[in-house]
Amino acid sequence: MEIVRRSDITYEEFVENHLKPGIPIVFTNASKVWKANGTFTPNWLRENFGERKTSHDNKEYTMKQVLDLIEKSTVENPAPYPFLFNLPSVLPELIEYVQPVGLNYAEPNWIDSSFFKRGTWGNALEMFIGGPGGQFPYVHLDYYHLSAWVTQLYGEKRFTVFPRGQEEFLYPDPNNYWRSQVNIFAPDYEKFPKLREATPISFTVGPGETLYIPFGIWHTAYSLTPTISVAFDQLSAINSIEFIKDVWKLKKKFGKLKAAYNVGYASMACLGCQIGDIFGVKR
Ligand SMILES: O=C(O)CCC(=O)C(=O)O
Ligand SMILES: [Fe+2]
Repeated sequence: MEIVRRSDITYEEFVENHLKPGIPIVFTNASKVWKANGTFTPNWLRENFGERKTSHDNKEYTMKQVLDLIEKSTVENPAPYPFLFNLPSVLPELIEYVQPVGLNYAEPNWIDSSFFKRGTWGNALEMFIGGPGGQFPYVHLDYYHLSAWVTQLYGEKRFTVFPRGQEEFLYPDPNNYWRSQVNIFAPDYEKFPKLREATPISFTVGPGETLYIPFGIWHTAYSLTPTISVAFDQLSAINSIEFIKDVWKLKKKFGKLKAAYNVGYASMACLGCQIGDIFGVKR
């Protein structure tokens, strides 16, 4: 199967052919509405935000150090991946460059509602920086069954996605149900024989292109060049039930009482958003 790439898809077509059935798509020019498109380059970030900080594996780096590392990165000796910068907390000046955040397709997004802006429900808006050879550490499902939107703003990344329903071929870790135990970059078919039955779809996403990864789609990524992308998550009526189930699964390690409270809160917030959708509330 091949990834669908479209430049001219209407919102209604997107809903019917991708949102409802959960089929990924690459929008080839949806990000033209973002000022970030063409602006976000390593040099621009270095000159304007070189001292901003992030951490990776408990080690702190400045933006400048990150950019130096990814520019030196090679397949044989890759820089750590991914380096993440949370836009609202670390680079708030960049938020105006990614408007409208939803690119006129990721609507409605309940994550933008005041009910969920509390920082505990997955990552709202993040910049990913990587270099050649940098691979996302595992095939995974996104936390809370959120759907992901990844816009490539500089360089090229190779993504691999699996059609829905291939869990049994991917051996989810029993302790981390959202994380696969297989390494698709070096598959061990002796240990994971059913992996042969999986049908990965791999494709490259280039500058200006946006990948929509529906909830429940196992995926991973590999940086082919120095790369800068911006990703955000989407919650709406379509993934709200799975979202609430994940709230239980992810919070129960803090105790059943706390988990029950979180499930109650998430359910009421989803109901509030659902009612908001009916009345056309703008978020
Ligand atoms: O762009 C990437 O490296 C993939 C990111 C991803 O899958 C995630 O953050 O959940
Ligand atoms: Fe992901």
